Amino acid sequence: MTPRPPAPLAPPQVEAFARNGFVGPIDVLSADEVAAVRAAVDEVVADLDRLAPQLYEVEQAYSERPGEVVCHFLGGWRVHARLRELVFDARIAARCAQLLGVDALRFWHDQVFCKPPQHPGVVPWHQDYSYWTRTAPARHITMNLLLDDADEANGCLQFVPGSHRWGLLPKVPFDAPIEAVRAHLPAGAAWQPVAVPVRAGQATIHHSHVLHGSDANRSDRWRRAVVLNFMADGVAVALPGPLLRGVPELPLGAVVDGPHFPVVWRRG
Ligand SMILES: O=C(O)CCC(=O)C(=O)O
Repeated sequence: MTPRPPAPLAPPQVEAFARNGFVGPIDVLSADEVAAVRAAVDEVVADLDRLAPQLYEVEQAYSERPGEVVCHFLGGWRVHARLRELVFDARIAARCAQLLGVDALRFWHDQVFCKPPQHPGVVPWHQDYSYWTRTAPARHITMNLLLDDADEANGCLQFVPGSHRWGLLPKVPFDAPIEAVRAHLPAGAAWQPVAVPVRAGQATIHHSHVLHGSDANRSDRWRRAVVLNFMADGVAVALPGPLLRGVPELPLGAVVDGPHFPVVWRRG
């Protein structure tokens, strides 16, 4: 944990999150910290085949077609101390707890997305919770923390403001065409995406139901991000089976708990 609690997000940031389903950029890491986390990500990516069994998941489409599909994996916190520190960093957790409106915030899992220069991989428009229905209720939140300056040229994150109020849409495969979810939008839904450029060390925070995605990297720069996913303490197991690969199965209906899902922030 960082020694001093971070300043809470300001009322206009909280209002923007409620209205649009996302907020940012928010300052999180210093330049030195970004360099350390970036080095950690690069180490894991360079050793991905060996580390894969310890991770929750390496995107299968990426393993099969790395020249076409974005590098994406879950569970980096299990293999690298610097990635593990992020999970417990109050600058991340306290802000997510504030926006989720909870007294105790539990870690769900982490993710890494890497787009090398001039890489065609996209992240199709999706809602995070469409991948997480094995846990309920939907009281989850995501921070997307950039390790490189990100803009439209290198495929920064884009959001559809207000789409967190559109209900739950079907799950989209990671290697689907970028616009696949558009076949399932509710009648009258206004498709007006906005790109959110973010500098290295800054983050966006988004609602579990807001539609977001990102385009190819058409630049000569990298675009790497670490994503931290959290949930309210009290979220329970909603489907049979292990919640994540390598994690002991919890009983159906049990509150998600245990060392794989630590409480990372509590109101003091
Ligand atoms: O970084 C990206 O392009 C996608 C990230 C994402 O889907 C997320 O933060 O939930």
